[in-house]
Amino acid sequence: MIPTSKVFQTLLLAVGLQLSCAAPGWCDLGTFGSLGQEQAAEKNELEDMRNEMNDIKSITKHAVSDLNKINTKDAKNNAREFHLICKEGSIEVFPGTKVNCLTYNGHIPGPVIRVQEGDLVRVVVHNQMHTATSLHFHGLVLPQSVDGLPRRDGGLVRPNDTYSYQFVAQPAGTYWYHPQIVHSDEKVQGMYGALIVDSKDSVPDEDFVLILGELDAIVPGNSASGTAHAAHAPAPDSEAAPASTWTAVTPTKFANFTGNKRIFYLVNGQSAPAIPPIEVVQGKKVRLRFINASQRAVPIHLSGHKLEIVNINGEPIQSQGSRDTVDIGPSDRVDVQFTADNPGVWSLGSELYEQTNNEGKFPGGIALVVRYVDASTR
Ligand SMILES: [Cu+2]
Repeated sequence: MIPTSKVFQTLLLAVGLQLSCAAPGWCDLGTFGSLGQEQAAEKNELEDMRNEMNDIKSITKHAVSDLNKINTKDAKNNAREFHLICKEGSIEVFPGTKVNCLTYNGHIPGPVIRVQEGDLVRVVVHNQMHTATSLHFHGLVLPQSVDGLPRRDGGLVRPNDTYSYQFVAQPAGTYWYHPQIVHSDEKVQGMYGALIVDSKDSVPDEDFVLILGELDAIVPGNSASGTAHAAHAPAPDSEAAPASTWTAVTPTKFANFTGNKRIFYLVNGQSAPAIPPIEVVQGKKVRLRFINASQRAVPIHLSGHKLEIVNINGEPIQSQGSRDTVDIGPSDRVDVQFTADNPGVWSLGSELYEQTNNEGKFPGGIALVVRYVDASTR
């Protein structure tokens, strides 16, 4: 049934045309011209609408196909699910010395998220802190909805909220996660972890993940700032017992702080001499995946061996020769490999004095041991 209004409009149009021809005063080209233009404009508008509809249809089709792919994967393999609980914590960087910091699951670094290339991954963030947070998967190229800047309707995790990030892990490589740039004050206080996407075909014999970090720490309430307090400031050479509990702060707060402060350099959340040794078996190919979560470059050297760079920031490196020292810039991921062909006990660490000493005492910071063990003891 045709709606009455439509019939009425059609009738009016017909009448209008008749009138314009019947009355010479109305019958000018202008009237016909504007009517023609109007119809042409309407036609164009319809055409535009049709094109827009086609665009929308195609976008919807792609979105549905993407969703179907994810659903099928989900139904087939189930997503690999990981939970990150953001909370304050206290870590023992070496025996007797603790740093209050921000953590994933109470540790620095957060848990290693290790998956196979092509896996559907779900990372559920639970925020138990007093401030909002977010998550960035450094090195992966993901859709805006998963890894874009945090927004009210996505990616922002307020205190006491939970948020799920879901994506397909590809390509294989070494990545890391930490809060987005807007929450980088949380990253520098300890919130980061490794994300390893394993390749189905190339698996090294031995594979170690080493996250280099730093905590800029102060002893709160121990500030000697301002001339008014100068009389109460501890003498620079005072022999006061070293503080055993520190608090991680942002580099800005650290720079402006005038009290007791120091930088702890870390490997997987610990400083030498507490970093456990890397144990290797003679004849094996050993991969070390370095992720630099600190604020400065770390020149890494392994004694007794040559390091071969196999991947820099996700780009496979085809035989560049071997190196004595590999410089790892802030935020960089560098995979190196060596052949365990020189039995003994060796040092692996930074070449910089300040990164391998704790207030002048060696070993400290980024320094650990690589030692050979019998295959039977593994
Ligand atoms: Cu990053």
